[in-house]
Parts: sequence; structure tokens; C-alpha cells
Amino acid sequence: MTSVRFVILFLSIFFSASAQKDYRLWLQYDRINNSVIASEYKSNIQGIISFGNSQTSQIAVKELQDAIAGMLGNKLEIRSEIKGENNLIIGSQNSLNSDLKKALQPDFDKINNEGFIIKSILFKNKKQLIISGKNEIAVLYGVFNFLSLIQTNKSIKNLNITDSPKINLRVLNHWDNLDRTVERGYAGFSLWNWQKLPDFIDQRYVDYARANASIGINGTVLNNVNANALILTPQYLEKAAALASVFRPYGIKVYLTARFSAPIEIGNLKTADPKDPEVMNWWKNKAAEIYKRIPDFGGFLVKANSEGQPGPQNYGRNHVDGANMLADAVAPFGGVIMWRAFVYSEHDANDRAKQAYAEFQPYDGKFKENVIVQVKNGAIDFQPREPFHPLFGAMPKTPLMMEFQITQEYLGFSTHLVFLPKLFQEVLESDTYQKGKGSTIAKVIDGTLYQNKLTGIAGVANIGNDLNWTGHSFLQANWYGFGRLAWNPYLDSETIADEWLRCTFSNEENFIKPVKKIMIESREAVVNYMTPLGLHHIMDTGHHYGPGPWVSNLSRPEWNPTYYHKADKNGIGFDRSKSGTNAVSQYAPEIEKLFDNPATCPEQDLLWFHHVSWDYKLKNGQTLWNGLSLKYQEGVNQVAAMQNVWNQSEKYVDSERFNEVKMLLEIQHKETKWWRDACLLYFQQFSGKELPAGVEKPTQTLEYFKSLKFPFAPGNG
Ligand code: BDP
Repeated sequence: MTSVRFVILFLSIFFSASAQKDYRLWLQYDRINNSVIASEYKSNIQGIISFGNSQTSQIAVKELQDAIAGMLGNKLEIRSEIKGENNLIIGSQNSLNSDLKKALQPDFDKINNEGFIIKSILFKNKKQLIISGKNEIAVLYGVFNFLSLIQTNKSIKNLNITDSPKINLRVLNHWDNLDRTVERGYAGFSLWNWQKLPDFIDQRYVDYARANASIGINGTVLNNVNANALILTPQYLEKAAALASVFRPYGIKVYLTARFSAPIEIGNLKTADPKDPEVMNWWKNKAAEIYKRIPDFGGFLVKANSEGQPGPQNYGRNHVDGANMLADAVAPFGGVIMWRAFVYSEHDANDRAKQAYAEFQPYDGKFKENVIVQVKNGAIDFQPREPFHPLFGAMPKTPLMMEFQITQEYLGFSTHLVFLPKLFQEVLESDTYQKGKGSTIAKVIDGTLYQNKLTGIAGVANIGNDLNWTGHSFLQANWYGFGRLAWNPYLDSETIADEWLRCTFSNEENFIKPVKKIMIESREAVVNYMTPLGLHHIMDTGHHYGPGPWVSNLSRPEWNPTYYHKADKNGIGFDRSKSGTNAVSQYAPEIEKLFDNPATCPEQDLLWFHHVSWDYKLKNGQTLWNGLSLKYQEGVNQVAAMQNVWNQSEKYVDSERFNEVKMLLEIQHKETKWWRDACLLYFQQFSGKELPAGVEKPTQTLEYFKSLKFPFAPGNG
């Protein structure tokens, strides 16, 4: 072999092997090197007995075999009957033999339809381990959960676990267009190859479904909320049905977005008026057609009368009319309508933060029972930090679904390491006080606060066809963490980071401890270097990449960053107090009072609710100007500290992922300085004050920062 060919061969083996690591997400199943731990596992798992014979149970068995082969190095024998001890018995309630079924009855009573049991039992005096649930998908969830115990090196000697998801609809929202571009997508193009579907099934679809099932995600909206009606034509429905068939054995239902004007665009009707009998009929027939192809179709997600999308208001109707008409169409088939509350008026620029509440709250109790209103976590738009959306808790008779954004439209795209479960947790733990103290958002969305039967949570996906799925190894943690919180919205983000790191990289404590710490801190870091103290929406407009606090020339006032920060000689911030737009009045009285007064308003939200002077005294005694400047600097320093930690982690990580993350952190650090310098130079024009000690001097002028243009920034439609 010539040396060139040898090098090529070597490189291709090297790269394919390590690229695979990235691709494998949190399901690495690396060999356990510690022989004591490995032999304990081996002695506790000696064979598999599977009671099921569906595709799902075959998937579960294969997962167990592959994982055990990877982690312990042996091929698990499949046994046809319970012989010997330490077998892994898997099967759903109905498929188990009557003795096992009876033995597990108390456990079945503890779980819901998707819950699982993992239990060490004595069967005919022999120790066995059983994984079960009410159906095969639940068993698959149990299998993944069991494997994660081994991945994280937990003991499996004596297990007694029952666990059920607390939220019914755990759904990814893909903002994927039919041309495969992804709105706000920063990890390549859409996974869905519409051109080759339905006949060509990319292995990636299977891997996607498996990854989602491993964290309990049970639904996916395939296409963009800014919808194209073509997805509802037979040609595309056939393709969507092919995807649904791939996802089904993994327990994942397909949903589609419904463009409200579809009856006109693809149905040749003259109107899309929801009260028009022909329109109602068109949707009924469309639903029947979809269910014929996809019997377990989940339903529609709808963005209506928002940012120029068509909706019922085009016909003098309202959101209730629109949602209920679609709800009637899918109801006979068990479908749901996820109707988005992300609306803000084109005609009222008073305060965008108030508009969704003002429009939706009066509709409480008016939606059909298969409608769930999907609300973004904050009242503006997926900012690094927002106070919780006032609609949560304020519609007791309407199921509300959380919408989080996993893709980082406003948080540095797929370049910045930001661990979002920390943000999600902050929102879920927020107390709305709508039914007294303890009315947390987690309780609103899991239905326990108002006893809603229909519950849901959506995450706008950060997944694309990049080899590593999310454009940055660490942002896989945000997909993972979303799934975990969708399953249990009370989980702590630190626990999630811990699990994820162990499953994805290593169980070495010397690696886990410092890296977990930087993950946890990364959320506050991004707030600090982008929008500290309650600032928001000061990103450059359109693509939202980088700072643009100076932008003031867009046609709609509320698209301009100047609208949000309102910096002037007197100070900075948006006055939403009683003396301002009174947005505070949309919260429960306890919260209203807290937010209304700058002295009690959490400082992290200060400029969200108040316009305060540059000399305003912060709690630490600093002036607002100095405090703000130091926060920007702190964000820069935090990312530098993250880099240090990462650089010391080299020996625990494969070189490809190590180097990729290192390069990305370098970009992130560079961009933190860009944010700091551009924002402080801009705000300094109004404050007229020097930068305090400890804040590095900018190396460029404000004019330079303003001149930067990014016409090809990704994700911008
Ligand atoms: C904004 C995005 C836009 C989305 C919109 C939405 O900039 O691309 O279409 O939200 O959620 O954050 O509908």
C-alpha cells in the first residue's frame, strides 16, 4: 500500500470512528473499564427473556444486547424460558405470564399508561430483574432507564423503581421547511428528506426516533409553524406517513402544522372562514384523509394571526372560533389542536409583552376539550432571561402547554455553550400565585394545579443534519434535558447535567465535577454578556445574531431593540409598572406587587419592569451604570473560566469532541467581548459615564460594531 493510501485509510478509520462518538449522543455505551463494577453488572445480568414479540419489543431487546455488548463486552443470551437466576425479564403487563403479572400488580397500580417498573424480584426462589409497563412503549422507556443506570455506574443489585411521565404530550417542534431549510436552525438542514421520501428511509430517522424514545419524547411536529399548506397535500402526507411508520414503534406520534388558509391554497375554496360550512367540511375531510394514512396522527399545531400568518381574524372571527373548528375536525380520531398564544398586534405598539395575555385570557373556558393553548415561557420571545409568561396560571379552565426553545435563536446559535435546563427549571419553578402560594408553572403544565386532563410541553428543536445533530456536542444536552424535564418537570438541572455528562462523556469524578459546574453557570453567563439586569431583545434584528441595541429603523416599533431598552439620558429600561404600561397587572397580586416596585423587583428583571436612572443604586451599592458594565464583564470572565475548565479536561475526552468544543468556546469567548463592547459603547452615549474599574476597554469603536452585517447568518428563512 502506498503511504498516501495508507494515510487516507488511517484518516478515514480515525474520523469515522470518532465522528461516530458525536453522533451517538448520550447513548455512547462505552466499555466500563473498572473491572469491579463491570463484573458486578455481569453477574446481575445473565440472560434476557422477552415476553413480547412486537417491533417495539424487538427494539428493546436489541437495545439491551447492543448496550451490554458495548458496556460489558458480552453478548447477552436470549432465553425462551425463565431458567437459572439473574435474568432480565422484559414484557408489558398483558404479555407477562400470570404469576409475574400478579406479583407486579401493586406496581402496576402505581404507574400510568406510559410509566415503567424496574424491579428485582424473587421468582420461584430465584433472583430475577424485571422491566415492565402497561404497554410495550412503556417497557422500552424502562429499558432505556435501566441502561442509564449502568451508564451512570449505579448499582442494579436491588432495584425497585416505578416511574411515570407527569406530562402527556412531550413534543418536539421542528421549524423545518419543505425545502429543508430550518427556521432558526443552526445545525445544518432539516433531517426530513422530502425529496426522497416516502421510498427512501434514511437510517437517521430511526436513530432520531431511538434517541427521542430514550428520553421519553412521544411526539414530533415535523414542519415549521410558519406553515406551508403543501404539507397537507396527498403527495406530502404520503411522506409524512412514511416517517410516522418509522417513529411508531418508538412511541412517537407525528403532528403537522396547519396553515389556516390551506382550504384556499390547496382546496380551491374562496375563503378559510372557520364558520363557513364548506371550510369546516374541508378540514373534516382533510382530517379523515390524514387519519386514513396515519391512524395515530397526533393533531395540528397552529400559528394563527401572528407575525403575518393567516388566521380566523382575517374573517372577523377569533382564536376560539379557529381552534374549535379544527378541534371538531380531529376529535373523532382522538386528535388534539395545539393552538399557539404567540401573538402580538400589528396595530398596538403600547407593550408587546401584554398582548398575548390580553388576547387569550378572556377566552378561558371557551376552547373545546381537545384544544391545548401553547404558550412560550416568557411574554416576549425566548430571551436569555424573561420573567414567566403571565398567562400561566391565569386560565384555570384551559389546558396550557409550555413552549420552550431548544434551538438558541437568541442565545448564540449553536456556537455558544449554554445549558438550557437551568433556564427551563427557573421557569418551571416560578410561582404564579394564581391559586395561592405554590402555584408553580410545573403544576400548571402537568395539570395538577387545575386538574387538567390534557397536558403538554413543546421544545423547538435544535436538531439538524449536522453529524453531531445539534452543531455543538454540549447542545445535545439541551435536547436531552428538555426530554427529561418533559417527563418530570420537577427534576433539578444539576441532576440532568450529571446524568448527561456521564452518559455522553465519562464517569470520572474529576471530569464530571468541574464540567458540570460550567454547564450550570453557562446560563447566567449568557444573560450577563448579552442582556443583564432584565434587558431584552437587543440582538441585531432579523437573524438575531450578535448585539444590535442601536437598531431603530424597522417598520414595526416592537421589532426595534430601542423599543425594548429605551435608553436615554435619564436611564434605561422598559417601564411596565403601574405608572408605565402596567403589564405587572397581568400577574397575581402578590407577584404584581413584587414586580411593580423597583426595590422588591428581582434585580435580574429590573430593566424588564422599570426605567431607572444611570445612578440608581443596586443592592450591592453600585450605580446601575457600573453594575451593568460589571455584569457584561462578568459574562466575559465566566466564559474564559469555562475555557480553562475545558482545557483541563482533555484527557477525559476523545480528541475530536475535545477540539471541537475548544474551538467553539474560543468563538464564544470572542463573541462575549463583542457583546460587552458593543452594548457598553452604545449605552455609554446615554449614561455619559466612564467604564468602572475592572471592565476592559473596548478595542473597537461603536461605528465599527454598527457596521458589521451578516446577510448570510443561518436560520433566517
Ligand atoms: C420568533 C422567531 C420566528 C418564529 C416566531 C414564532 O424569530 O422565526 O416564527 O418566533 O415563534 O422567535 O412563531
